[in-house]
Amino acid sequence: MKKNISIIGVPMDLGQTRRGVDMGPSAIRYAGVVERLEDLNYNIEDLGDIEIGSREKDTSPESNLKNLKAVAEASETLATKVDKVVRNGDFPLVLGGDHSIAIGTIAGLAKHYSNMGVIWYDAHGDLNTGETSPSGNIHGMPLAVSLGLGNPVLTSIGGYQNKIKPENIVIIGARSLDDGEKEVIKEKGIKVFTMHEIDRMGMATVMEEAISYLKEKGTDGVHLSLDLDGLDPHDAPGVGTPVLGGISYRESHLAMEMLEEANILTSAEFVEVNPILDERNKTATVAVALMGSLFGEKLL
Ligand code: EXY
Ligand code: MN
Ligand code: MN
Ligand code: MN
Repeated sequence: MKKNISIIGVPMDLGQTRRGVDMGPSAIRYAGVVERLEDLNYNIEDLGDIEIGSREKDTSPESNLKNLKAVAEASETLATKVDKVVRNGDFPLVLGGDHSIAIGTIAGLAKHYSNMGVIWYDAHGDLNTGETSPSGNIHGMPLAVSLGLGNPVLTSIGGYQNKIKPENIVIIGARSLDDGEKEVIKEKGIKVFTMHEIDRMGMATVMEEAISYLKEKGTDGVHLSLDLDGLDPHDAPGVGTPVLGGISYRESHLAMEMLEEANILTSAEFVEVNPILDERNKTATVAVALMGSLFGEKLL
């Protein structure tokens, strides 16, 4: 893995309706992300937070997507920042904010790769479009958008469409999928390790298979999009859409350690940390501990 990490904070809460997730980047910084990664001998450049617009009073008549304009604007800003980090040869580490930020992160990344892989660590599929979404919340849509599905205002962020290919995606930890999302998964043949597979096979086998799968696809870069709600709410209570029966803290450490050993990651983002819903900054602390493992921290 590269030795220079550039941190970008994205205090975005417009992709959903619960307040507080805009404070995620601060909470993660207070949990010591910079110091933790510096201790692992990385050069860390904290680029600060990008600017986020205001919550929109009314949903526009053309679409049921909430805060569409402000989310799109922030996504463009983020895409430009991420693009610059990659052009500098540094490793982008993006801190959310709700998961709608992945639209901008991936838009900034994907133009640098002809065959980028994505690991989507999440209780949810985030594969909704305006037509299938039960909520109109854009944080339930970023993976669909990155596949070129959904509102063109979002799919055209970064000035190009179809950022990633369905066969280059691996979803890990899914346990709350809407009917429309299940259809997309089947139709597009997206690889999913639900909690059922994690329980049956164990996290070690799941990660071995996920890593081999992405290597076999010939991916030339892999982005980790880690939604803290992929973890069990017992271990990560500070999230807006918790779902029981999730991945444990230990299993998540193992997953991060195996990604580090495989040396395939070229970027990462940690999202959905909501300090208002948290217990003594536990979820941000968990996020930073997982980053430690992801970047090579060893127990002995
Ligand atoms: N599938 C539901 C929706 O689209 O509204 C819930 C989505 C939650 C998305 C979280 C962040 O991963
Ligand atoms: Mn998500
Ligand atoms: Mn989620
Ligand atoms: Mn560890």
